[in-house]
Amino acid sequence: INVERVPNFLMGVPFNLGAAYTGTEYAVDYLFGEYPELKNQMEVISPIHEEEDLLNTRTKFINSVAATTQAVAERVREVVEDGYRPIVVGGDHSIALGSISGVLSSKRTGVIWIDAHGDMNTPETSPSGNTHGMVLSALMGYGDSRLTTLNEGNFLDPKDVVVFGARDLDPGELKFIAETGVNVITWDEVSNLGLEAALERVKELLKVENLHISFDLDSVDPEEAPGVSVPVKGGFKREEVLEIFSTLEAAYEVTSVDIVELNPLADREGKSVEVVKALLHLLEG
Ligand code: HAR
Ligand code: MN
Ligand code: MN
Ligand code: MN
Repeated sequence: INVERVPNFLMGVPFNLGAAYTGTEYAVDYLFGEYPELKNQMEVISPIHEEEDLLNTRTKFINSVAATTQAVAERVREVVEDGYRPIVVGGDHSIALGSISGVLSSKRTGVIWIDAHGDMNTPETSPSGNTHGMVLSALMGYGDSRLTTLNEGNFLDPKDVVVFGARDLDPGELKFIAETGVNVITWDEVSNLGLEAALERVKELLKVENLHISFDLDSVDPEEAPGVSVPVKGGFKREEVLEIFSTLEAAYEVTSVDIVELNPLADREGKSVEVVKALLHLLEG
């Protein structure tokens, strides 16, 4: 644990228009209900709802996604300039477009994208038209210009990205990975290597000082944490998630974090919110 680390700045973004599912817009209230002290410690960024072309099924709610992520990006930029470490809790994964763009405007950062999914579709390849599945490609400069202009040309270098734990990649995403050279360590590979060796591999691949952790709760086994919009069989155990975070905190300057896709409507027995609480606790160090 790095004792010199800058203080955390907690932000909540109760947004769901990057996904086709209801639920994540209640995540921040749900978290406050389960964890009342947090109310005084977390700033809530209100989603911005814009007029949409509802016949557009390729990039659903894209105007609202662009406006909301822009607001997140601006706030994250300010918070970083003020010397804090932004921890952004959501909300569907589209909000990471804001957090990562905000960070990239002041420094180079590597990204570990811990997710059952790849989130590297483009409007052309997306099977759903949901923008939370297009975020990582947009950060690298691919996709609709309303999403790619957000980071002011500070695109993520595919070499600075590792997707970790993916177990549901679409055909267009596999093609994207082959063409761009994004590093991917799938869930199967983690299982075969063992978690410790897989994390060693991350360190070999990501030769960066600063690291952004974008953590999608659907990376966790839905049997242990079902409170997400798009569950996929398999995934990390709760203890493994904590091990991943501690290892990354020790190996890198973790300068920003997302914890996304908490869906209270699916969170039977409050197991997913427990994972969020445990992570916030760990990040407090
Ligand atoms: N790959 C699918 C799509 O593009 C599903 C994406 C689901 N994404 C998330 N975030 N839940 O990772 O539509
Ligand atoms: Mn995701
Ligand atoms: Mn996911
Ligand atoms: Mn799929």
